[in-house]
Amino acid sequence: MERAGMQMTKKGFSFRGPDEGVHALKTWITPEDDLFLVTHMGFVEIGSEHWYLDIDGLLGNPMRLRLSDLQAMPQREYMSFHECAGSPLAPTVAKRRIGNVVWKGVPLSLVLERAEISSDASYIWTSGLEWGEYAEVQEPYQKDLPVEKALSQEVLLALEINGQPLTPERGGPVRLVVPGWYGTNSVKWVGSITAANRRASGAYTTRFYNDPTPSGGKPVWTVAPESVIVSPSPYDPVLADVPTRIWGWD
Ligand SMILES: Nc1nc2c(c(=O)[nH]1)N[C@H]1C(S)=C(S)[C@@H](COP(=O)(O)O)O[C@H]1N2
Ligand SMILES: [Mo]
Repeated sequence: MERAGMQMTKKGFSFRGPDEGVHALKTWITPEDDLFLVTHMGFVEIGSEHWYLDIDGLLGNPMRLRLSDLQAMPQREYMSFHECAGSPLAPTVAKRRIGNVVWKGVPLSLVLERAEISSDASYIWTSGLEWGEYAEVQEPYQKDLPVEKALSQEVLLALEINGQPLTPERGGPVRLVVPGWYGTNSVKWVGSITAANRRASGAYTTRFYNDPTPSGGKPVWTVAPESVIVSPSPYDPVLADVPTRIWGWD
């Protein structure tokens, strides 16, 4: 989905995060510099004046929203953990990429109401603007949400993280944020939204991001309760006969 005024940097998969992993999570709110970054196909840079969002599919009022349109709508703020499910090529390997941040943006539900979403719509598809290759697949980064989740108040078209506008690497100027669900669902550089009556059929919803279970693949959606030990880290000396405080988050 190439667009005017858009370019891609660092093409290909990349991950960045603190060297200490979860042991860097010393504060309740994670400073953005300590929050991991993931992209499958590379980072998008697009000027604010070039960005727009197309909304189509099973709805009465298809529309194109520019950044200024979105900025004029009511915004809400939510604090939420942000967690990567790990590599879809190795779904059983724990990666422990997590942080806790404050997102601000326009509830997706307000945009869907304005677009007059049809009662026939059961899934909301969202696509990122980037293009490229991941695991020999060349497809847009497209994800889907059941309409009930898409309409819940905490799901945002986010413009800010921790009080700052989203940087290009963070998915700016606008990304989807799906609190409570794994990061893979929070589509960065969102460029289009489609209301549909079935799941999206692309690789990122079918081949990737389905956890193996005895009854088949289960979409990587809600995060189960988890906790992390921040301190001590595996590299901290722990002295015999001296009490050591063990702490973390849950
Ligand atoms: N457009 C787009 N959105 C994306 C991705 C991507 O590759 N492209 N990666 C997803 C994954 S797997 C995660 S964990 C989060 C990472 O968000 P972050 O880089 O802000 O931490 O973005 C998700 N959204
Ligand atoms: Mo991820």
